[in-house]
Amino acid sequence: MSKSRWSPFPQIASSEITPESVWLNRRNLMKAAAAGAGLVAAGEAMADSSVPQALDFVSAPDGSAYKAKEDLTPYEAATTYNNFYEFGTDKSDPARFAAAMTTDPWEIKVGGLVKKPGKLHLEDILGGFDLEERIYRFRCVEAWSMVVPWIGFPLSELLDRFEPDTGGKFVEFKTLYRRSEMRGTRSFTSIIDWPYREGLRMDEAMNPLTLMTVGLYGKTLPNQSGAPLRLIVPWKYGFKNIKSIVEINVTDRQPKTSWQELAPQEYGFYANVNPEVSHPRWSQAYERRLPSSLFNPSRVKTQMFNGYGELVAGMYKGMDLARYY
Ligand SMILES: Nc1nc2c(c(=O)[nH]1)N[C@H]1C(S)=C(S)[C@@H](COP(=O)(O)O)O[C@H]1N2
Ligand SMILES: [Mo]
Repeated sequence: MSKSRWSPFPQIASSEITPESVWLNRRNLMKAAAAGAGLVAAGEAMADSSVPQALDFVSAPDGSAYKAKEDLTPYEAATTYNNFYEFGTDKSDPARFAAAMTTDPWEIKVGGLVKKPGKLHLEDILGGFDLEERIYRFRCVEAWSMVVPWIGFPLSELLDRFEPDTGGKFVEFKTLYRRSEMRGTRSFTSIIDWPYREGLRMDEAMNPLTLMTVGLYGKTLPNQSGAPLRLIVPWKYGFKNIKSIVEINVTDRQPKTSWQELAPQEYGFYANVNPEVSHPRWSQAYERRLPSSLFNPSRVKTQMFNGYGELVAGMYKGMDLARYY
């Protein structure tokens, strides 16, 4: 695979993406850090790249499946109750510890069965695609859920630029694995064989619902939500929605995924939301809509394919969904 900085996108300056003042300020911090202006400056520069920045985007059309008509989960709840095991297994760990992750610069390697393997830089991504806001339901396999205004672009647009071969049947994703910045990966109780990995079948990857996501609530993703780039596949359980992606490969075999490897009898490759197929240890018929509490559990019925059946059920025609869970 090519090691050059070849990129399929016209170079667009970061200054066109973030407000000039913010960008200049960040650059200056970085420069100060690079010049060895002291440990404080370096620390500030890092912290600064984890502060969400405003994004330019268009809203998904009203009345479309891309715009759920439900109450949004408050930003606070969506960004303090998280799963990101690289930073610990407690729901509050990502918000507490993910700021340690450096997300600028960021590089994503795209390869495998494609005609034009290469790399993307964060600037290419923020400047090279039209961003759209999509309001999606999100359902974790642990039976909690939320409704979030994500900002991103269809994964198909990214894949198309690298020209997948006709023999490419699946897409594999990998998360950054950087022990020095990810305290959860250094923990003795860590159970995952890092890096965190996920995968989709090619038709699922190309489905227009499948979103490469760079933001939420009008701004870039905070680190705990998977900055700078994560996958959102709204008809599948939360663990398919891999965070902080650094590698994407087109493959001819079904890729091994982290949760499937860990507990294959509990977590399958497909992981389609399905109220009729229970997890071995709990029912999937209902979910707790965040924010929920003991006194206000906000219990709602779980929908088949998380309510996106009209757009996705056709892909699974004839498949036994109890077997391919
Ligand atoms: N790299 C990585 N991605 C991940 C996870 C993780 O631990 N590591 N957890 C997954 C799980 S189980 C869920 S429910 C969602 C949670 O996304 P959220 O924190 O934005 O709600 O991220 C998914 N993506
Ligand atoms: Mo999850």
